[in-house]
Amino acid sequence: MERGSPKRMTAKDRQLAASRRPFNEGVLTTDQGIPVEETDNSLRAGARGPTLLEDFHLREKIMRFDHERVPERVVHARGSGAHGFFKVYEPLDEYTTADFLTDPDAETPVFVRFSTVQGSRGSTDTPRDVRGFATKFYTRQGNFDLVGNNMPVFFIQDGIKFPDLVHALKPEPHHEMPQAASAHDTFWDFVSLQPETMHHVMWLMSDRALPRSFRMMQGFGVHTFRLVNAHGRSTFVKFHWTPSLGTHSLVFDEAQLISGRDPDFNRRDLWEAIDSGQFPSWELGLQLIPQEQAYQFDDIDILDPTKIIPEELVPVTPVGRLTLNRNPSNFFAETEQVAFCVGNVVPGIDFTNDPLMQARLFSYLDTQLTRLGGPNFPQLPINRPIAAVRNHQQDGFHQHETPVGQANYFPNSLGDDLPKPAGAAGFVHFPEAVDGPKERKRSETFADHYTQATLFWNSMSGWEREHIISAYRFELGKVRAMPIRVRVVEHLNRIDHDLAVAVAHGVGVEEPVKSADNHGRSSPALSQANTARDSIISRRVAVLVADGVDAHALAALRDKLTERGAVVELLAPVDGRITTSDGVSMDVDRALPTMASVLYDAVIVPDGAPDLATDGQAVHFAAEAFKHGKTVCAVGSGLALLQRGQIPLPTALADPALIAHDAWSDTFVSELVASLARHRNFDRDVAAIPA
Ligand code: HDE
Repeated sequence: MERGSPKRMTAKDRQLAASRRPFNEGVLTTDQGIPVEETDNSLRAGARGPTLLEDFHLREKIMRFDHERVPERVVHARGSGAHGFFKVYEPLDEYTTADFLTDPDAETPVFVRFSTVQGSRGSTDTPRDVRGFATKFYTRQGNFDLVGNNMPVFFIQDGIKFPDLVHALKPEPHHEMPQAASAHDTFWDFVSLQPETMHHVMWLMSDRALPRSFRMMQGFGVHTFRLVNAHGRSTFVKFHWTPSLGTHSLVFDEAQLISGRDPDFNRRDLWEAIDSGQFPSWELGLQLIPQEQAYQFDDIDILDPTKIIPEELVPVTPVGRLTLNRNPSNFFAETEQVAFCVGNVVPGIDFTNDPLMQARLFSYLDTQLTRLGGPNFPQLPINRPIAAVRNHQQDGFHQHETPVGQANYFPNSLGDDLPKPAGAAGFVHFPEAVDGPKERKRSETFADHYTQATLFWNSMSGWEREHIISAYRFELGKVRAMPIRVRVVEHLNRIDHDLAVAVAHGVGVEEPVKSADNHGRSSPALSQANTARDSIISRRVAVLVADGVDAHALAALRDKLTERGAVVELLAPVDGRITTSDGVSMDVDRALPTMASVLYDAVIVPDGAPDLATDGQAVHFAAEAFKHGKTVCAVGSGLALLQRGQIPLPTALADPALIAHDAWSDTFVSELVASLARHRNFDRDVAAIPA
């Protein structure tokens, strides 16, 4: 995360500025520019008479309102976007001719949209779900869209299964339930009958499906792409985004509670971070595989999107940085109308024969026709490239340009034969030799659906495994049809016997008989236990306060935490002001009843306000934070509150995220900072905590 660096104007910002119109300026007019006399009363035949049809202002205003909605995206409907820029570290011309990857001086403008998949546009931010991570690079050679997810594999191998997958995942057709959830019969029915989903479903049951923040999740291009250099040499590539803040997740109970307390949790987090100058950033990394080495992996076909190439086999080379530094000016105009198309590639980047990717090349262009109402969607300000657009495409709904001239075809002599194709300087498709019979057939090299699901399971730390088991138990526990639960357990038994047994016990399925040996291989890079844990930037700390709190300690604590980039809020039983230990009146930030522990990363109960220990909401707040593995701190009289919440004090337990002292000390802040940076203590035994 870049902190407080100045907002820079990119070429795209300048272009977008031309389409902005301030809401609050001048005289109110109709869409025709006619000044409006007043807008509170329709034109009537007498004050109590009928409304007149000739009231063009009323008709236009209501007509415009009636048509404000466009269809939401069929998947990834709920999203949040931001502007920023990308810079490559070193020229990558050994691999590609793509201008934005070869010029370290170029700051390429980007627009990124993060999303959930299952829920509608108005659904919650924190369901158990895959997150979209789509980046539009406005390069000097035209737009490149990297439309990825926060998980490196996908459910299915062939795009022809996508409608089946999405129908099964979405709310069921007869009653349109459940919203923003995969825990229902149709999804698990499909999964249990389609074993290629096994690897991806492991990711979905892991903490990856519950990002603490969009700023704390990885992104992946998923498919193997192709880079092509000036000599026509092709290198296969997988794209990785790594967040500078580390990859961190919520716990499922917390995520469910957040859905009620603040359904905009991730959206607000992104907005507020950028608004306060704490610009999120990701490093772009590439896994590069020379064309000749594409077949080097025993059990991985690089065209199979249900497989990763473990980083231990092909390292991820860091090549550049993405920084998001500007919030959208208008949600609809930008975040809703942005149209990502997998087919948008620039010279030097090309596709592969991954059958999932091939289907996407059709879908993303096609879907915009319905969603954005016609073929001129690339002219919408957010979609316009910064590169010049010159062609003979014309007309259609919502044409915004006025092409001038006589010759709208090629070749022509009436317009100097322009615009001319660029030849070798244009996009030249990689001349891959292809030959084969037409057939509906999947390659044998796509047949293994379990090895990498086992690899993922083996790579998890103890707490990650526990979370995965609970997730399967929760999801299958919501499935009504017992045969579906049984089939899923049978698949799990092929991934790992212990996993299958643990899940079976939780969902009333008979323990399966061991049918396969675990191969024992792992990939440490897959575990969130190994992510970056060195920053508290934008971490949210709640300090529970009431009359009598120790003023000096509080001020010092606040200064030290905000200095390091944390957001500190004082929460009191009622809003307004409190009187501190030295008699000074101090503003509180929030009333306790309007917030909840799930909206913070840590809670502090300072000395001097013993009455808090008898406030049920305050006690619950701390106990719930403890239950979710968060940093919980108490000093002096604050310790009584922890005891009321049945939180075992440190004397009884070695817990680095439970910081309790009789008095303020120098080590308090350093312990607190270290604990916040570690994110959570998921090894904490919280089964007995009642929250
Ligand atoms: Fe998508 N996907 N998808 N998808 N997808 C869409 O495009 C589709 C797939 C992804 O923020 C839609 O403009 C098919 C993989 C993201 O606007 C639609 C297949 C990955 C977004 C569509 C896939 C993704 C979408 C809906 C299988 C990760 C949101 C609206 C062949 C690599 C982009 C739209 C945004 C959106 C189709 C599979 C990621 C219908 C047919 C794999 C991040 O075109």
